[in-house]
Amino acid sequence: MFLIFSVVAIGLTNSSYSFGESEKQPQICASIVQNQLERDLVLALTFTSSTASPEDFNTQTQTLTFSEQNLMACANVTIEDDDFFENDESFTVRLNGNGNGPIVQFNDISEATVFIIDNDGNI
Ligand SMILES: [Ca+2]
Ligand SMILES: [Ca+2]
Repeated sequence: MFLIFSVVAIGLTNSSYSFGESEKQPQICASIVQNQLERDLVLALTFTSSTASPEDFNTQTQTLTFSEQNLMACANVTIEDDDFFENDESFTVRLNGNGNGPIVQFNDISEATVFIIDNDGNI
């Protein structure tokens, strides 16, 4: 017999983020905006290059774990503080379900653009 879990709505906290190149521990967070969790829920946050290249930030997929007590979960983002003069660059992050746990609906912010603000001077 299958257990029926409630539908949970989840979204990123912003549709865009801006982080300075030398920002120490930038975070991207997602929160449950509707309904409760009956058991832990693990989602993935994936990173895709846009104008920023993989040398500019950590592209490794991160996991976000939500529980009844933690309705918000955050991923740490690592940005490479290089010494190059660059335009501001961007990449995208996307929330992905893993097929387990509650039925997850992403609200309109399932994807966000992250801007890396250069700190070496503008071209
Ligand atoms: Ca720099
Ligand atoms: Ca730079």
